[in-house]
Amino acid sequence: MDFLTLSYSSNNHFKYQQIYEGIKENVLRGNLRAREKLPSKRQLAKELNVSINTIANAYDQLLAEGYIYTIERKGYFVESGTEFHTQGATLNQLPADLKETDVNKEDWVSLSHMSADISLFPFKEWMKCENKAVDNHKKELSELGHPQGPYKTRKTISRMIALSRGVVCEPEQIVIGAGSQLLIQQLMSIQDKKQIIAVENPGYSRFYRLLNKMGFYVKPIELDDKGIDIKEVASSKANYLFVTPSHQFPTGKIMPISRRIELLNWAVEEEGRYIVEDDYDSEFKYESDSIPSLQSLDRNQRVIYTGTFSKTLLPGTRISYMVLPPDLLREYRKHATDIMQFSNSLGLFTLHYFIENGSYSRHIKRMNHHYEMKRRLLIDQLYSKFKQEVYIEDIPAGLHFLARFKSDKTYEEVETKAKEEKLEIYTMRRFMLKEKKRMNNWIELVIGFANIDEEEIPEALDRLDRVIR
Ligand code: 76U
Repeated sequence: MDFLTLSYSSNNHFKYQQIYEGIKENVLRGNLRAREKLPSKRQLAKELNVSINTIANAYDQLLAEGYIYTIERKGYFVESGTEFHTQGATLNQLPADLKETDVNKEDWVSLSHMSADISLFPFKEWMKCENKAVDNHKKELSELGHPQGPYKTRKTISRMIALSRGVVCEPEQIVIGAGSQLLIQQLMSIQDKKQIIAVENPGYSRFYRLLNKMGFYVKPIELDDKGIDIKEVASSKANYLFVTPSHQFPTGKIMPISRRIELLNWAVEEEGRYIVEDDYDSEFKYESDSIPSLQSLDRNQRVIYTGTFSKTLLPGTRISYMVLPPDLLREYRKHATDIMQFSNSLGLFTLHYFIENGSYSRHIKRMNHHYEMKRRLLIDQLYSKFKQEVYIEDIPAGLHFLARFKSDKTYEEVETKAKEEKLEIYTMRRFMLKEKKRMNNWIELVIGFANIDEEEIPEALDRLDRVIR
């Protein structure tokens, strides 16, 4: 057998394995055809200069796994049906375009809106709570959790959002999951796909794309100075509306109470209308008190409230939740047997203790001071560097703001140059759900300040300067 060449080794076990592997590979590739006779043990032993025993071991293994069969006094033959049909020699090779390259982000600076500041995260407290979760919840951890998340954690969250956002709900109405997108996917998967969904433009492109892919007709609606244009919503024939009233994503505008009430009134005009209130960063308000959430103002149970711990803890914890009004909860429960809880229960019990013992609210309070300090610093430095060439939507909330810069470059050029400069930053292009004409000589960037150190700001702005010029 010419294809069998053994690499030299005194180890008999190794040789038997090489022979077994060699024959197996050639059967699978079709080089050894069905019913083809293999050399006798003696013959092959001689050819390869190994003991008959070594060949016997290899043949036995091939027999046991069904690659070959034996006929008494005639010898060994290749089994039929063991040949794979492959196109070219691509056996188990990942094509080059799918290979992941290890991106070294060490010398990058980030003005991304997607991160949180890890430097002040109270890991010690978190670990203490995790230990407590292990000590107290062995039984629950040994089982698949409730599809909506542990009752204990839902109860804690419901108390917390009642206090912080006035959200009126029972723990039964809360569904916890690994990300807002997955929760929205779960909720919308049980809805009739013929419905029309109105979303903010500019807005959250992940929800937009998800809903589109799910087969809904999604209508991006322009904003006016109070937020989503209510007249356009009314004429859109939509019965679902996705909004970010606390801090419009990404423009940062805070929706005044009058528009909130208009939206709620729109919702009750017809049966089956719902508003998804995406309250993704309302915990960060630096000057004013928050305006009450839509959910807290709603008297007709038409609001689905969603919240996340991505901004207040860390995006990597992947803990988010939604609050379903009773009618939708009933629908959801009908499908509950098909739904699995996709969060890590240990994380959810940990979170329960972390909120219960006050660590969570202490952390938020601290981060509010810290983020506001960084936000001010960044805005001041932007103004002093870019002067008349920058305009900033200075709204004291959240972890990002919108800024306009004088530049003749296209968004594509800015994005390419940002990569070259190793500056992580996102342009308005990411949030434009419909092609929009850009303002002459101005470009809009969404600037996040959570993940940049104070000392890094001048360097980031130097890079930004080169990016937009
Ligand atoms: C989330 C908006 C508008 C929800 C957000 C975010 O999955 O719970 C932004 C981007 O962490 P999750 O999502 C919460 N609604 O901006 C948080 N930001 C996104 C997730 F990090 C990414 O893709 O532009």
